[in-house]
Amino acid sequence: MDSISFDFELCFKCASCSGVCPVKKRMDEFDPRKIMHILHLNLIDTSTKELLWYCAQCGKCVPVCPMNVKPKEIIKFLRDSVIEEAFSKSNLKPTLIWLQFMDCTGCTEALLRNDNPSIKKILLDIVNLEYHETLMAASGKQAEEVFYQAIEKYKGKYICVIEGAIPVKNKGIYCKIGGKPAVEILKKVARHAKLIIAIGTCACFGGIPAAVPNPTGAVGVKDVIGKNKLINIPGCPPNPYNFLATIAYLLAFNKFPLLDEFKRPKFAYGGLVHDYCERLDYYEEEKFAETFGDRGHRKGYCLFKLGCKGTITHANCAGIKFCGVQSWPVGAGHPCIGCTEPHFWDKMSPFYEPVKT
Ligand code: FSX
Ligand code: F3S
Repeated sequence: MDSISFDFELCFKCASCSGVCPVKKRMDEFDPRKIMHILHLNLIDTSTKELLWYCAQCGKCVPVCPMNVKPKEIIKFLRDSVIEEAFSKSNLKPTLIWLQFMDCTGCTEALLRNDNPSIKKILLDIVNLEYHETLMAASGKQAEEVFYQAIEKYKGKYICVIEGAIPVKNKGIYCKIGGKPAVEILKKVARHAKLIIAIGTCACFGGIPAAVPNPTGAVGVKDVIGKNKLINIPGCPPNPYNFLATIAYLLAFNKFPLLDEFKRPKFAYGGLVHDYCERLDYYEEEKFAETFGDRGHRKGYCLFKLGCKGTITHANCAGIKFCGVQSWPVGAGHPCIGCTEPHFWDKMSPFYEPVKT
């Protein structure tokens, strides 16, 4: 940790950061002050490294620090170092077989726009992507052959990534690839996978294809193959950071991250959007935008009355933002639509009506 150029040594452990940290409020083990202390003593061990994943990067610790230490930046630096180390172990390069069913390709598009690491680095240095219909050059029969060869060659070792929902009504005829229903392909590829990552709300919970009246009987991966070996990374689209941070966690610690009851990593989905939101002070002061474009909206007031679902949605977008642009829907003036939760879209619509309390 010698290369840190931050002034963490100025920290005198006053715990101002811990006092405002929304992550600490729900899990006592995560304590920015303690992390600064451990860093000071140069005693960073594996369990401290695991805790670094939980920082949502909301930055509430920065303005309260009397010494301008910026715990958020220090934790990010430490976490990036652990991730860099995990990714640099090339013998651990995980093999991915990525399948797309009933989707809009937004999950893949989001990954293509990730900035750190870039898609170029991800594909060339971090993962061994054996099959991905959107990204591979092959198509048709050639592509099919690659798929079956990859399953054979990497049996029991590959990570199967599923994007999109799976229609199960009428024997799954509403989504076929190479003449085979998605539901059958999923069962086959899941059987020999080391683990399965459902990426995007469609793959996790059915998402938009499963919205009422769900004419195709669309479901999420869990409803086809069960919860075993499964990690859900929801969002419509999901934040690619959470997908990559999960892969990095698996590589760095050789185990699953802690998951919630919906199989979502707690480091990313353990807290509410609302807890990290930059408009939270306005919510507490009851300063709300009443209509789009009114004075309150222009001043950045809370979007609750415009239908914001941040109070009932578990995700870290408010902190980590999206794809390096340092923005996110609420930051750009649009209410959160609750896309990381089960039963999105039905449960979260109408989008522009306030959550009933
Ligand atoms: Fe679903 Fe992926 Fe929503 Fe789209 O492809 S999670 S519709 S933005 O992105 O599957
Ligand atoms: Fe909560 Fe208002 Fe933000 S409802 S998520 S503080 S816009």
